Amino acid sequence: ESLSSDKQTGFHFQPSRNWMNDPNGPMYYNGVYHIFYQYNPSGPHFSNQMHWAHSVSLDLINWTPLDLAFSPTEPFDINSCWSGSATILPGDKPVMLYTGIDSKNQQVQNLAVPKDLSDPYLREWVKYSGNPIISLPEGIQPDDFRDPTTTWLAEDGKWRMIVGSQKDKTGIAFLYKSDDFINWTMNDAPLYKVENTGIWECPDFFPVWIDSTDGVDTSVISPRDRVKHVLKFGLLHHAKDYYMIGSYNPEKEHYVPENELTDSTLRFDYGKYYGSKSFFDPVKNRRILMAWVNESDSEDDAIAKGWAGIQSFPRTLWLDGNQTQLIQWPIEEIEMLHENEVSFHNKKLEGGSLHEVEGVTTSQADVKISFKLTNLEEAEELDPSWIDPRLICSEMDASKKGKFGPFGLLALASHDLTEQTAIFFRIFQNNGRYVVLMCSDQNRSSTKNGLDKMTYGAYVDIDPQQEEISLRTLIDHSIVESFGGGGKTCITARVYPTLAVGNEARLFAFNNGTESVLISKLNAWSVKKARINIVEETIRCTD
Ligand code: DQQ
Repeated sequence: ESLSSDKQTGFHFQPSRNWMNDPNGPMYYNGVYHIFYQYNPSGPHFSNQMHWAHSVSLDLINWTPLDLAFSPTEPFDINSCWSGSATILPGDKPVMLYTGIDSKNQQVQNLAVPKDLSDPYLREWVKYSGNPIISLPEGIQPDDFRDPTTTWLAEDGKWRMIVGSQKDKTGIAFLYKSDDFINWTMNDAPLYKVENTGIWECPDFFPVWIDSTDGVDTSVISPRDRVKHVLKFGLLHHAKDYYMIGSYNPEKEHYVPENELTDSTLRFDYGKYYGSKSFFDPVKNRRILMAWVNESDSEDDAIAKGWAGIQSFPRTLWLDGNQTQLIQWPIEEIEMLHENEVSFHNKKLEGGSLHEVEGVTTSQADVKISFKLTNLEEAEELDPSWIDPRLICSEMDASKKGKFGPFGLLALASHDLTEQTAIFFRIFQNNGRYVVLMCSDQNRSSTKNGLDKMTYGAYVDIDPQQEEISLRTLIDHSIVESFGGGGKTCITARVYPTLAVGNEARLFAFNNGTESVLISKLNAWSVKKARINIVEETIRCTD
C-alpha cells in the first residue's frame, strides 16, 4: 500500500516508499521517458545492497513504476549497482553503463542492454556477460572509481565516456575510448582533474549552444565555434554539484574550462541538489536536468515516514546569452498541473509590509513574482569583508531589516508566521555596481527541532537598474525550489512545517526593508497532484 503524509510531495518524483538517491540513466526512447534511480527496496535508508528502480512517463509529470531494473546479483555487482548513464546508440539502441561493486568490493564499470526492444517500457535489462567492461585502474583505491557518463561519439568514430575518481585527493574525470562499446581504453590524460577536491561523483559532460536555448545531443561537437562544453561533478565532502563551462577539442582530448573551481564556482543549485544528471530530449529539442534532493530531517523521521529522498522537478537548461553561466527553468509540462491562477500587477509593497497571496493551494503551488526598484542609489554598501553569500544570508536573515531587502516570498507560513520559509533578495552597492543577493532562509521553517535548517545564499548576476528582479518558487509540502533572475540562480530547500501544512499553509509577498518595492507582476497557481509511482499502477515484467 502507498504511504501518505503531509511531507510527501504532490508533483515531485519519489517512490511510494523506501530510500532513493541519485537519478540514473534518464533517457527518451520510442515515445517514452525513462528514469532509473538509486533505490533500497529494504527500507528508508542507504544500504550496501543498492538497486536500480525504474519508472516511465509519457509527459515527465506522471510516472508509472516498473519492476526493479538492476539488482546486485552477479560477481561484478554483487555488492551494489551504483549510478550510471544511458546512451542511445545509432540504430536507436539504448545501452546502460553503471558502476558495480564487485565481489572483491572493487568499483567496476558494467554494461547492460534491454532484453526486448519491442517492449514499449524496456522493463527487463540484461547485463553483459563479459562484465566488467572496465575494471579498477592500477593505483586507484577500490572505492574511488564510479559513475560512468552518457557516452559521446567523435569524428574519429570512437566512443568516449568519463568516470569519476580520485588519486591522492586530486579529483579526476578519467577518459575512456572505444570502437565497439565493449573494449575500452583509458586515455593517458584524464579529461580534467583538480587537486585537493577528493573524489568526483556523478560527472556529466555535455555540449550547449552558445546562441540558442535549444538542447544539444551529447555527441554533437561541431560547428566548433557554436558549442561550448559543460563539465559537472559532485564533490562528496561538500555534497555539492559544481560545473565549469569551457571548450573541448576531441582530437587533442583537451578540455579547457573558462572558470576556475573555487568556493564561488558555479553550481546548478546553491541549496540541496546532488548527483544530478542531464539528458537530451529529442522531442522538444532540449536538455533536461534532474537531481537527488535529500532529506533535512533525521533517520528516525525517515523510519516514521517510511521514505527518504525526492528528485528535483525536471529543469531545462541552456547557456546564458553572456556565455558565463547556465540558465535553468522548470520544464513547461508543469503547466498541465496548473489550476486556480491568481495574478496582479503593480502593487507597491511598502517597507515593513506583507501581502497575502490568496486563492491558491499554497502547500502545492507555483509562484512567479517580479520586483521593480527605483532610487537604487539609496542601497547599502556591501561590507568588503562579506565574501560568502551564504554567510551574509544567515547573518542577515529574513528578520533583519535592510534598505532594499529583504523582500521576496514567505512560503509555507503558518497563520501567526511562527513558521515560514523566506526566499528573498537584498540589493547592495559595491564600487559603483549593484549586487543582488538571493537567500533561502529555513530558520523558522518548522517549530520542530532536530532538522537541518541551514540558510542558503548566492548572488544573482543581474543589473537591477536595467532588469526587474524575478523569483519563481515551486512549493510542494516539504520542498521549496526557487529560481532567481529567470533561472540564473537556483536554490532548493527541504522543510517540514508542523503548523503550515495542507490548507493551513499561507503564502505572502513580503518586504522587510525600509525602502518600498514595486511588485510589477505576480502569477500564482495551485499545482495539481501528479500520478507518481502509484503502486497499484505498476507494470510488471510478468504482465
Ligand atoms: N551515489 C551512488 C554513487 C555516487 C553517489 C551510490 C553520489 O554511484 O557516487 O548510491 O550520490
